[in-house]
Amino acid sequence: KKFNVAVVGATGAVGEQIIRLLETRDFPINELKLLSSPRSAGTKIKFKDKEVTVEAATAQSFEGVDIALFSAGGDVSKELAPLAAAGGTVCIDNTSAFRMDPNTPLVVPEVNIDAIQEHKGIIANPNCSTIQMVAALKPLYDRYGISKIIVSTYQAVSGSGSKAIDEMLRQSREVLAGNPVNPDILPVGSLPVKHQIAFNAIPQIDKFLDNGFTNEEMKMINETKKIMQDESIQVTATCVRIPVVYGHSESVYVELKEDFEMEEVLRLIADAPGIVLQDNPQEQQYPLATDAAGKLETFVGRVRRDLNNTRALNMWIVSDNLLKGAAWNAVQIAEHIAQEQK
Ligand code: 11C
Repeated sequence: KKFNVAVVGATGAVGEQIIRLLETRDFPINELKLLSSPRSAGTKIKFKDKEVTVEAATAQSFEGVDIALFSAGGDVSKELAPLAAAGGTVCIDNTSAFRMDPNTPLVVPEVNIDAIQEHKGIIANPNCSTIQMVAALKPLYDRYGISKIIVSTYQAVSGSGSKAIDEMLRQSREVLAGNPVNPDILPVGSLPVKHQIAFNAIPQIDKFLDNGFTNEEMKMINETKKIMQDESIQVTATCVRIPVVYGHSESVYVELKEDFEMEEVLRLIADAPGIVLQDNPQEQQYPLATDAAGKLETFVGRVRRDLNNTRALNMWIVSDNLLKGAAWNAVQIAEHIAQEQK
């Protein structure tokens, strides 16, 4: 069977990657609809040997659409995904709009693909920094159980969209030329205070909540428990934006519930689906954002037993935030849906 597929947010950083993946994966498409805000409507995008004209997304856009992949911001998803779902479209939503809704499965295929069975028209794609962490920790969770995770992230500017990439590159040139940087976008476009990202590290991704954590940190905490289906895991996170274009890196401390042998831990990680173990300190081999950029896998290295807690590990987890962290995870879910309806 071939499917009518819509990409909502087709001109955005994630939308572009979704379109490229549908093409390279040779997704079984009958008709491809590319949708956007009215501002970007009319843009022409090449798909295989055709040019597709982007249309403004409306409630009527989803008639006859089997699968829609949304990445046009939470407000667009909140407005249009329920309408599309009511009309029979399976919506895979990249925004945070429905992630914590108890009726919406939150899916990382390598971790909880069975959850898609429970969908009621919308399947949520988790936050990028959550996806790569749970994908890497899943084999350890299954074998030993996990009691606690402490994660610090080093996140690429592309997580904040194409404008943040431009801003980081522009500021870098200004600094090198000895000019003022005039921050304009980061850390949060809609807040009045801006900070320099070039040659800097900003310990704020998204807005702060009253508890002192940011939204990004709370996403990592809440989404991890939902995806792992385990509210008992203690998770704490500090999310930091750094001047890298593609690829989020994470320093993760994880306490396991059982004793472990390092050899087995390394084997479990190396054998896990979608995970590449890159861990050879003697050869100075470990995951790097520059190597992970453009790849579909999640890379794990610097795996070592903690010196104080013998049941705990430290590790370094890196993945392309626009691919496994967004577009690829969504397309993987779409491939599962397609497989089921074949
Ligand atoms: C970032 N993680 O790196 C964010 C971007 O909830 O899908 C993704 C926001 C989300 O800024």
